[in-house]
Amino acid sequence: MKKLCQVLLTLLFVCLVPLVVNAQSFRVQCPTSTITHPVAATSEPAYTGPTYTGTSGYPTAPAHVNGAIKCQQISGGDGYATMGDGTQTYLFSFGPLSGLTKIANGQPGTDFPYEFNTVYGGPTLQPGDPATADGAVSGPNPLSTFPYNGAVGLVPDLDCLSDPVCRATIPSSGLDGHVDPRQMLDVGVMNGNIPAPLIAIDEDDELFLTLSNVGMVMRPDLFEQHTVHFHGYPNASSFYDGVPDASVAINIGGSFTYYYLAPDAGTYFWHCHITPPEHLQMGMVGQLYVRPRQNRVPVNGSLYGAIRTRLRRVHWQRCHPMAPCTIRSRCLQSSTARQGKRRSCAFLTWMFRNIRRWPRSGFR
Ligand SMILES: [Cu+2]
Repeated sequence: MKKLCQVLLTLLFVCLVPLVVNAQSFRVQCPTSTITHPVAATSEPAYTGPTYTGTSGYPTAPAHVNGAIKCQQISGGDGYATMGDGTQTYLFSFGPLSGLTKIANGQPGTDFPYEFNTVYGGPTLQPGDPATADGAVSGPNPLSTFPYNGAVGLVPDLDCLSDPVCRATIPSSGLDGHVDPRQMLDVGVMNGNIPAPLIAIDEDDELFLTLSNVGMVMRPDLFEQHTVHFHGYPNASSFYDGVPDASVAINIGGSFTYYYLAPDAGTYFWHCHITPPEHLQMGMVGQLYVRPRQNRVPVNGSLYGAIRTRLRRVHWQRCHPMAPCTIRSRCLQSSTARQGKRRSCAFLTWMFRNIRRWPRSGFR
């Protein structure tokens, strides 16, 4: 019996190997809707109220749709940089594989789904695009011949479209994330940017960031993986942290789509976390902007008013120690409410009436 188990286990592992190998291929992902963003936005909606107002997990639909779905694709590869004294220095780097025209114009390459899920309509993409197609001319509008911001390599999945069963599971356009790897390698190899492509999202956004490892063409003896780590930024899940010991790392010839929420506004940086002193210092580091929610408060609107409303709804009226006693008593599971219980209701009422005098730092 023991022998049989050993044989079966070995067989199982042998069967799993091609599965793992098969899982390594280029692919992009940019959904047009999620639970939090049921309808694909083409611009950043104004902030009108909290996304979720309940206190027991996420309902199926948000109370207010805030932010949008954003997508971006980057390559991980290698190459040489010419130093000031002419020295050629070998580097690892991330390069742009979406938003090419925007990046060439000095903007972030982060796209809305309608921009990202666009098939390139011009002649076949060439190495070095957009500069190649554009002729690398300078002038007031150097990229007039290359207006493309979509995901490099994205093409309809013809195999799936030709199969009635498979076709029923994908959009009629055939765009299910299937890519033409040749175009990705043509554009992604030896096209690293230092610093890495800028990622700019808005607070409340959902970001789908695809990393495609195009390999080390200048050092074929290497077979390095790459990851994306949002430095000092909270993850939607540790699965997307990019620390290879605790999450996934992307092999050569493979893509992986990271999923991020944008809970904190600010300026951060992101980098590859494979042997970080090596890959990071060799050039795999870029900037991350998370634009604050206050940018989207309607004209003449007040962010303070919006936040105050939210605090009153979610915390204040329910669980805050300074909330009226009858409501607070429903929230005894909250530690702040337990502390607050020691205070007298008369004192709480006094505080509630004098709310405007309390420092804002007291509310969290
Ligand atoms: Cu790396």
